[in-house]
Amino acid sequence: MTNNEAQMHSLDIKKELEGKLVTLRGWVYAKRLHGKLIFITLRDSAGLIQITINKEKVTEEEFDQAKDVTIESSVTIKGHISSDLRAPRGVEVQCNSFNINSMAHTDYPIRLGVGKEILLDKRHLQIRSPKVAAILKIRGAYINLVREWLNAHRFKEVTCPIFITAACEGGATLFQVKYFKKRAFLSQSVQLYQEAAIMSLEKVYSIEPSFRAELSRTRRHLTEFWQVEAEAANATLEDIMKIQEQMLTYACKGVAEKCKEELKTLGLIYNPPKTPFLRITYNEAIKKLQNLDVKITWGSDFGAYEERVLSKQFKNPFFVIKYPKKCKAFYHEPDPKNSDVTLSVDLLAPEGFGEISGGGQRISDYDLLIQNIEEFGLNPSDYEWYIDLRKYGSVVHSGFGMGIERVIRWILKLPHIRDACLFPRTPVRVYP
Ligand code: NSS
Repeated sequence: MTNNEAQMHSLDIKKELEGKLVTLRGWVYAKRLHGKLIFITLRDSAGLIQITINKEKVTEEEFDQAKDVTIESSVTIKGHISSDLRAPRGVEVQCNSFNINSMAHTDYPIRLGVGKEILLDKRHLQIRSPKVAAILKIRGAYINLVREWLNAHRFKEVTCPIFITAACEGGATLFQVKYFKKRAFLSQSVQLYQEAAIMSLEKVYSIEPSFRAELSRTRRHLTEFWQVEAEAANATLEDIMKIQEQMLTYACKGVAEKCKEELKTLGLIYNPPKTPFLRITYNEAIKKLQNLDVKITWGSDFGAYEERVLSKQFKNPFFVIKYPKKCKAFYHEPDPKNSDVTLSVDLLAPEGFGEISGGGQRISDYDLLIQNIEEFGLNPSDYEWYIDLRKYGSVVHSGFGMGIERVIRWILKLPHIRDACLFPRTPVRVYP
């Protein structure tokens, strides 16, 4: 390949480069025959570009190949960039060499009008669609931005085990696996391991999968999802809220700035959230819901319905703090001003989306932790190493876990959480 025929991607093809000889590799997205002209829409990782094949400018064999080429065949084409107002992007490539790398079978199953279930069964092919590709690119960009923010704020990245022996978020949603002659579970959250890590590294984060055997078939539950989890020593409930609002706002602004093309593909005008996020207490949230005629009494946790109603009242993400003890897991520090509630926090996305993160201040006292573990019907011997952390130099500490798919679903206003993953896992789907 010479310098003036460098391989480019569809989005690099611009009017200013008129006349430049380029090589493109991609897949046939669409084809139209027009006498001596064949128009191919070529798809690559960057997007779509029109290729015009003129019978006079390629060999007869190449023209015939282009005529027969099937949708989704992989091809290599060479040609000159040409501005043309009739082309969808005002620019195209006039082909002078056409080569099929692999001819696709003619029964490509993704067509206009096929049902949702078929699309999910054929997810390995559906992800080629420019819209799905745009979502996946934004998800990747979001993860990079979160990492960028956490690294810049002295959080150290750690990776924690996925095979575990004791529940972080309650036994009911544990996936059990056979671990040679023992029994183990899949991680629901890396939190407990991060609590050990902060006694060494002070501020840590992990971007890892979590597993929940939740039979809930909702638009916001997966059985395998990813969390950004962070934990900090010497941090209070208020500190962990500030970290979350800054991190999330930074990442959302970054998406708005860096993913313009992808947002355009999805037809979205995106306005990132603004800091500070409002903080309301659980008690205030209950009153608000009761005023909206929702039948809920103090002490009950919010389900999808309550969160939808509540978050519809807001235009910006907001924190709900100080949930009652029985709504939350065993590790939450009681509020020193009112031991009925905990120093816990959920972050809710507005406009009906609901919870995107959960966290709070952890119990740092040895006796209180053991007492709580017992009160929650758990066995302290299962948590021996975790209790040790309170034995040797315990500190006030807090952390959170933010669900990546929940955030992406909210940013992109996706109808279902499974649209925010490459290959979603739900109670009814582990294939493909
Ligand atoms: O259960 S959480 O509320 N909290 C934890 O796992 C803490 N141990 C995290 C921490 O403090 N390090 O889950 C955290 C978030 C929650 O707000 C959602 O955004 C997401 O994880 N999450 C889920 N996303 C998709 N599907 C399911 N089933 C799901 N469960 C939680």
